[in-house]
Amino acid sequence: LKLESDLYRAFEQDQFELYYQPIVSPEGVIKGCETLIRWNHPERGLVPPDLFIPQAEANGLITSIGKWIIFRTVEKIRSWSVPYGIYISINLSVREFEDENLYDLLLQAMGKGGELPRKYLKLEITESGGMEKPEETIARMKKLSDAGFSIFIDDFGTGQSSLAYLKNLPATTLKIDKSYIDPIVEDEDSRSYLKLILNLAENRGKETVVEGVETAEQLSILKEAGCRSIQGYYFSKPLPADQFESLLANSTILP
Ligand code: G
Ligand code: G
Ligand code: MN
Ligand code: NA
Repeated sequence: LKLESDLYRAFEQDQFELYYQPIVSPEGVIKGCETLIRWNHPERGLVPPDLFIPQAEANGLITSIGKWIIFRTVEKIRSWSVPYGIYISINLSVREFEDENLYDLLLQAMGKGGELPRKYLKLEITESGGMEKPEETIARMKKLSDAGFSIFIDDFGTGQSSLAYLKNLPATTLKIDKSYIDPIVEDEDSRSYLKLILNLAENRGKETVVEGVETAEQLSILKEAGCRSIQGYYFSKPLPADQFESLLANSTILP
């Protein structure tokens, strides 16, 4: 596949770019953002991560990409988190959590002497098949969590990202998948499922972030249900750094 051979060059030629999507209170105050990688392909334009992260995992390039994301995000923590108090979450696949070097890399990137408060960096565990060695991987996550890096369970309620993850992973936060939000305006059952997940989270002492919020009607239901952290196009799409920075300077997003 041409895309795959291009991937090796993409890295040297600086074709990756990070986008940032705000995570806000129901009133639109920015609490954090999620880092999302894009590949600026010279011929194809912006290539979404679904089309190259799996290849990068298969050929091992994910290690270099992940490292680049971590150091780039740490720069943003210095320029955004420190002055504005927001957190930044990065996506890490199960494969990346399985890497024994992740812990040292994160400590090194954030400053070993604790220069940057670790609460500013959140780690989203993102779907990519099951864990090969669950006990080892979960032990690694526990070590990260003990070091002050919160773990967010991405796409909660779908695929692997489900009750077993809630039960077994040392996570602080569930990111409730967009598929639970899409039908909540029309469909009463969906509202029940959303409330079920919110109750589950509360019962287990977890926080939540609701993903994929696109309309005022959805927001109003979510607010009523007690959701405190919202992510979605209704407030903002993922943005290039300079545009996210402008939003941040205004602190509140008015939809
Ligand atoms: O931004 P978008 O909807 O295209 O992202 C699609 C998927 O790619 C998401 O599930 C997201 O978790 C994943 N993804 C985005 N950025 C990264 C990244 O930096 N690393 C990894 N491993 N996955 C990412
Ligand atoms: O799986 P993960 O949550 O990491 O992926 C987030 C992806 O969802 C991002 O690629 C982002 O572009 C996309 N996304 C975020 N908010 C919305 C939304 O409100 N609607 C839609 N359709 N996609 C969204
Ligand atoms: Mn995510
Ligand atoms: Na994901």
